[in-house]
Amino acid sequence: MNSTTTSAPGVVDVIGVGAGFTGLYLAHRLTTAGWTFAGFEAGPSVGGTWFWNTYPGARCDVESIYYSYSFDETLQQEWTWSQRFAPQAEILRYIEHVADRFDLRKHFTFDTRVVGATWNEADRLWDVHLDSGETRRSRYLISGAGGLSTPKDFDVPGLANFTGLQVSTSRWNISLDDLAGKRVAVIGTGSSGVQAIPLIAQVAEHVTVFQRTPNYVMPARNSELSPEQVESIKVDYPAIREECRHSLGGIPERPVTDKAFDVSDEERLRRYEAAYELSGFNGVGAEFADLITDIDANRTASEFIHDKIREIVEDPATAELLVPKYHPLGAKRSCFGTDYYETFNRPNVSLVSLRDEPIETMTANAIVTSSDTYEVDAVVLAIGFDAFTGPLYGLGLTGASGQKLQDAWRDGVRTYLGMMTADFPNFFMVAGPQSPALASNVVMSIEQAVDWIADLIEHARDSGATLIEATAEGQNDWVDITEETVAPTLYATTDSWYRGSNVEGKPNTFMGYVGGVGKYRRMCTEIAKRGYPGVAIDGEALSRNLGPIHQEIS
Ligand code: NA7
Repeated sequence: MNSTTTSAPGVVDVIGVGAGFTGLYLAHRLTTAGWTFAGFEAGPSVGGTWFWNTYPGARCDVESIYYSYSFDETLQQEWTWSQRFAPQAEILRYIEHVADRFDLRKHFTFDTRVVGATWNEADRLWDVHLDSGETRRSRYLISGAGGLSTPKDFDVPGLANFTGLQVSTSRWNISLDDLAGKRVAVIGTGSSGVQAIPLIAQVAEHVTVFQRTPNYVMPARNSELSPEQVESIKVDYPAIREECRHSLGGIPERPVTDKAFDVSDEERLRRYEAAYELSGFNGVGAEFADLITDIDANRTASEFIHDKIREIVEDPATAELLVPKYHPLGAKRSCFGTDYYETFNRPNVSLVSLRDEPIETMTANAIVTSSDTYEVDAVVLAIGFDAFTGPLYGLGLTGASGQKLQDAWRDGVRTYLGMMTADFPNFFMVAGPQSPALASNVVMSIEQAVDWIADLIEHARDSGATLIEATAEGQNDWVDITEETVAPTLYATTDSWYRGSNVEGKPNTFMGYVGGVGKYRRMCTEIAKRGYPGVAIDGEALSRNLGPIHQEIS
């Protein structure tokens, strides 16, 4: 069926938010299926995360051959990645290529931010308010606003006093040369700081790294991809993608079933050494099946990395500060760096531990901690994001009962499959909280979610329905499932942006589903097959719990 459901003048079937990986695939998938679609993007062009995060060293830490669209075989055959972990500029070129190749830019209005959206129950339409002052109407509203797109507030004491150069990694608007010969402070040592620090150190007169929580930084082992490597992937691409779709994290995994204490100390160490040579998420943290569930098992891997840090960093006091002793390996997002620890051996790099000497204030030209004053010419903020809920709250959604989304989720996020939320009919989230997006190759998760949502709205269209809503029961079931799935893991007890603990006052709920992208996909497919239990379509809902379905699925 190729007709649209929404024929009123000025009303489109679907409004999509964002023109990153999600928005572009949404536009492609839905317009191909005959829906009218209007996308709004706050930035001046396509790219999303990869448009904004242009700081030195920015690159993806999921290998590019996987962190790319799989929906079109010709696309994946014609595009050639130059490196295992492509730099930001290359990923942006890829996204631009996709936009042009499928002629998708015409579906978007750029430089236009969605600032509010109100559900109109009588018309069963969303009134979507734009920062241009205009209001547009749509049957469905789908967020592709991303999970890590709203920078965290700059909550560094006294920052406003500082009159030198100030830049944030997530809105980088200077060139690396602007830091040449300067005394630079970098605040934050998550993935962004870890990628930027070694490159800033190469040009700055001095870099002082202000570290709050040391993280695990494994060697990225990035390299050029040879023509033979590219060829061997392309030959097998469909099979590789299928393997990713049914994996744990959306990338091919090494089959690991044994536990850390199933082997001798010597054997364990030998295996960690071998795993340390591998790059990315298949490294040390994936060597044994129980590393993310058993703290003692985890300690063997954590301590292996601690020792690596002590081997690399020459100054013992600096090494001890860099050792991540406050959380288990992998329980908070690990980082993958190039020469990160080695950078602390440079004479122009020093480390300040904010756990020992917190920042008290800043002056026009210095950072003042409880113990010292550090004069600097520039401050680089790499302090992270208001993950998942930040971008969604930014949409200013008002649901059917007149409640704002942030009020509905005051005590914590509540979703159905991470894609819908009760009381917000016809609203969908792609790569939303409580989906596998948080702990997966997000491009693969995006494609799966877009396809599932597209199938659901097509299912409704086929029966003439115009109202789709998660039921309270369906949502409760999914919240229970996500909590039960994460409870036995070390994610559940570790402070991180995964749980909202990086933002003052944010309720502490885990923001992902960690049962694996494969299991999640099969669960979603099964739900569709069974007529969408947990979803009310034109007010009709199947009364069937999700828990038993989740248990049945391997
Ligand atoms: P992250 O991973 O959230 O890292 C932010 C870093 O900034 C982290 O070390 C924080 O320490 C630190 N931080 C945050 N606020 C402050 C203040 N106020 N003062 C000092 N230090 C602070 O963000 P990234 O951008 O690096 O990476 C985000 C994701 O992008 C990453 O996980 C990948 O998925 C890609 P904390 O650990 O909170 O103590």
